[in-house]
Amino acid sequence: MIAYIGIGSNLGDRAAYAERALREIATLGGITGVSSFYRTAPWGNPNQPWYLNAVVAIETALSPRVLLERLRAIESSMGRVRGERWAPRTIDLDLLLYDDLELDEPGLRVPHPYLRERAFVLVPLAEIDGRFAPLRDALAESELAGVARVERENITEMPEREVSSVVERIGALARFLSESGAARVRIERGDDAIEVAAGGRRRASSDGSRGDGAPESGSARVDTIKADLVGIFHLSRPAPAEGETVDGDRELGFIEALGIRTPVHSTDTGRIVSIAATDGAPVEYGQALFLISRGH
Ligand code: PH2
Ligand code: MG
Ligand code: MG
Repeated sequence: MIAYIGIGSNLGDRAAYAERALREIATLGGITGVSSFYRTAPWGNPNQPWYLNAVVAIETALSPRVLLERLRAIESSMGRVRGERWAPRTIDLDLLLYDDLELDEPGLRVPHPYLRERAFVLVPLAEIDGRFAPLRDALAESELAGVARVERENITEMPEREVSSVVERIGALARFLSESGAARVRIERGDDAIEVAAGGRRRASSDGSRGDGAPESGSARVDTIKADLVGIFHLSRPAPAEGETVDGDRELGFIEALGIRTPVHSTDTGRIVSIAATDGAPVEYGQALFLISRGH
């Protein structure tokens, strides 16, 4: 019998948990397919960290009930503590499909009840079994945009301690910037540098100059609005469009991280030349989000 199992992790060293889960699943049957790993936007409860997801197929002699028990045992052995529904977890192993079987028993439903709605399941599933491609293709573009394939060796997780210390330091830098009234602050240490710029609300002064080194009025230039934090990027609604002229107050999008939405504003009046990031997809620090043409 062929069973498809979904692997998910959104806490700690996700890649290490997923790799270990794969090794443990291999003890339950012969692996007949493994998808790529995907970095996915959280589904259901959006206020939680991004997930790493994959799907694995095994040829197994275990019954669905026994297989489910074994998957639970693997989760426990890997430190999973069952708490709130859809809460962040180190490892989640879901029985997605078991041959063509349809089961609706307490705690055991196959096919998995949300299978058809979840891009983080259908994208990896269709990758290893083409029969699921039509289901994947029926998903909305915005759902698919939240699922990004990643190279297995490129998945690294900054330890939680370091994340908080980086967040604290960027916060301190931002406070310094706002108190000093400077337009930007740059700190260099050896090969590392971090620059924080005041943004969002400054307007062109009456002579047309921006007072921060922008060329005089009459010339055109393209500004890049970059992500100033790591998170999931979303376009604001109504969504801005390429070619649209926006003023400095317009919220173009927002970045969601650690449960907080940070708005992205157009810094000045200009025309959107390009929307450089994907709605619903993760963005890195410094990644271009919008190209805005200023001037004439
Ligand atoms: N699992 C959930 C809830 N939401 N979102 C993503 N992206 N990936 C998951 O594995 C996942 C989720 C409940 O198990
Ligand atoms: Mg799950
Ligand atoms: Mg589960």
